[in-house]
Amino acid sequence: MSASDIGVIGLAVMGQNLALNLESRGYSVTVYNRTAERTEAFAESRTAGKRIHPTYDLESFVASLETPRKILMMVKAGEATDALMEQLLPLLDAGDVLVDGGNAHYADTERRLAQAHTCGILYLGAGISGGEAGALHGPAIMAGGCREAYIVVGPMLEAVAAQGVGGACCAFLGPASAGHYVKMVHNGIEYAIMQALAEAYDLMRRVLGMSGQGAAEVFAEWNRGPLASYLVEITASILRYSDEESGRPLVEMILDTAAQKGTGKWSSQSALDLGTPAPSIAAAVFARIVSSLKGERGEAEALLPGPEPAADVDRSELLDALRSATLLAVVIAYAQGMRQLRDASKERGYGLDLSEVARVWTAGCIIRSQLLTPIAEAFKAEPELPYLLLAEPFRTMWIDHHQGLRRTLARAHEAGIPVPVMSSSLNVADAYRTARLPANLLQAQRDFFGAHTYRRVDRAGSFHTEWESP
Ligand code: 2AM
Repeated sequence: MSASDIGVIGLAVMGQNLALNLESRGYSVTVYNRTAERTEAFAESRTAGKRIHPTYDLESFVASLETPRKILMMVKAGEATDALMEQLLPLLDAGDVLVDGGNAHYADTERRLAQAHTCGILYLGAGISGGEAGALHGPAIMAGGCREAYIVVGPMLEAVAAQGVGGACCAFLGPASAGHYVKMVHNGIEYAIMQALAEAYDLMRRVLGMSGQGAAEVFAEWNRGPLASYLVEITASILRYSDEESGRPLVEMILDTAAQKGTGKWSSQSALDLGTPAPSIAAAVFARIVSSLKGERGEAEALLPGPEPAADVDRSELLDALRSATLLAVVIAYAQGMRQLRDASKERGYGLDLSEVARVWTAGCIIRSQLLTPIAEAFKAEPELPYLLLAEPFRTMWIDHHQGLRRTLARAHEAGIPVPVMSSSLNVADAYRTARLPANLLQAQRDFFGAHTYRRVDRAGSFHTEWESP
């Protein structure tokens, strides 16, 4: 057996599919998994006639690779990655390239980068988005860390990535944890968009009394306009899908508690640390948290009455407003994510090119959409653009659609239907476009109880008032 071009460790579905994808692009691949049964099952079921070589111990795995070795780790994020690196690093030589393709927390990636560096290993933290199908046919890959590592392994990653606007949806985005940070914010945006679509579905269902099929048709129609995107497309497919056992739309038979793996939470935690305004992403994380309180919600429904649903709803008018609301919620989710990346890049020294980030997201990843092309163009024209809504065509979208968002929210609140992402999208946009906010009162309150002082609109300096003096 000649030496393999690349090795993949971790044969859960993403690792298996990336190994198959690499092989389909002409690379020979050695694979290894901690538990031998998984390797055997993969080798037996999916690798016949392919240049994929199973190994059953790390020494053989390492010995089978062409030098400098190129290794893609696809193991569970967290302790598993540390446990693996502990075993793997002593087996490698200086100049070998190690890529973590999992959803690592960016702080872990920086620690591991330093750990690998002390052994002369060239390390990359690469966020990979696209789910199972993306891994097999072409994901989006957001790489960061050691540039020399990308020079060695980048061509392979670009070969397996999706083809989007301007080429492969894979790029070296910056030093340190830039890749995993961008992937984390990608997932934050994904949370917000998914929740906004769920809110639209809830309004169709509960205000308009629409069936799964009817809602599917609306999403399919939206998918032919500016909302065209992977998430809108799969939402239409999901709503159309019928449950064989009950004969009802399968979505109605699914428990209404959403799980999360943590990237949306990390994205919001980092937004708070940075002081960057990303409330819709946080609202989406909190919406999942509230959804998990299934038992309590069931009890509260009987105890806390809401309004009666309105009877006089004009269906086509509300659907029009709802499309506006969904479009703006999606645009504002991207706007917040891009703003977070801009602020993080400054604070953490990533040197991100936001146009390139948006370009990498144009295909392969879960948040791919038609909107990403004008987003990439907006940041190309103005790399320091502070907020996406300020640039065309997004400013015009705001002008054309904010009334629809307002009407949708009014309807939702009147009907007692929660719309946390749509609502926080409007709140953040309204606050951003308001030259004078009531934070003057906050300054006064802080000065009243804590003598924190305040600044005045008419002259420079810090002032304190004895508010209770006569
Ligand atoms: P396993 O099949 O032996 O559990 C996703 O869970 C992938 O991460 C699987 O391939 C899993 O291997 C791997 N994984 C989980 N914990 C690991 C560890 N401590 N060391 C190596 N691989 C691990």
